[in-house]
Amino acid sequence: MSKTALITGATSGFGAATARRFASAGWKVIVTGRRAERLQPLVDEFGSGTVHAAVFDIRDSAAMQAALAALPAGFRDIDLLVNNAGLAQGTAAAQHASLDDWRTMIDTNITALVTLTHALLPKLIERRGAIINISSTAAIYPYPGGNAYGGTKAFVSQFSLGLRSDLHGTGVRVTAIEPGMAETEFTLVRTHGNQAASDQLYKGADPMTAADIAEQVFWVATLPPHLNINRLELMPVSQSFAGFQVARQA
Ligand code: NDP
Ligand code: 8X3
Repeated sequence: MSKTALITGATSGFGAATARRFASAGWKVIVTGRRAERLQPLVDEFGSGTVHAAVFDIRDSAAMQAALAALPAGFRDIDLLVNNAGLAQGTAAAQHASLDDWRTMIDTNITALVTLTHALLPKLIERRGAIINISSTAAIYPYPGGNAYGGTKAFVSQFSLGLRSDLHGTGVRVTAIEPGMAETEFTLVRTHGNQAASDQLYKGADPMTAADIAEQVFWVATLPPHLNINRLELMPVSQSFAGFQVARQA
């Protein structure tokens, strides 16, 4: 019997690559996102018995519940939830940042993630399933302009550990994957559509790819059921750490 994964944010980047990775390996995959035209090719590529597209804004909890209620019979036994949908908005220092941007990140990266997780926990417990939450190195390492984004990802990582505690004895596995720089539409979205800024960030950096992350998600999900990866932090070799900054008196 093939297993079923629900992967949020599968219209682009990590989510699209992860959906392809699991569908290629024979899993049934529920893919979500707002851009229906980006999900349909996955259905066309693998067939409607393998990929089911659920189009909704993840911040709309009524739409989320409706999409879950409308899952076709063959897609209801979810074994794996990949909470991937998310975004950064803006790079300004906190004192110059847009409150709307902060709220969008919190609504998407935190509120939607916990809402979907809460809805699927009974099924995941019944199936002795798994939850893989896409966090970020920004959860652990602060940087100028990371403010609310880093805060949302710190929540995702700590929530993952808390879930591990609460799900003790259920057999449900929980992992936070914390990637560093990977080239996707992430920076295009963060800069509100500035392709030049996105190109500049990744130019010559040999960043990770969406396929790199998909491979880690697949590896974590297919480990023997007695093994749990709690946190998985990864970066491109080109990325590392810098020292603390010091503001000096003149
Ligand atoms: P992309 O921008 O390429 O993909 C983001 C995905 O999230 C899209 O499928 C998008 O779908 C979905 N999404 C965003 N907002 C909503 C919404 N309101 N409703 C439904 N879906 C939504 O970025 P990545 O693939 O890079 O990002 C995936 C995850 O990885 C994010 O959580 C991000 O924070 C995290 N991450 C990314 C890193 C990177 O360097 N790229 C590093 C570390 C973590 P749509 O717009 O169609 O709705
Ligand atoms: C994305 C990685 O460093 O741009 O989560 O915040 S970073």
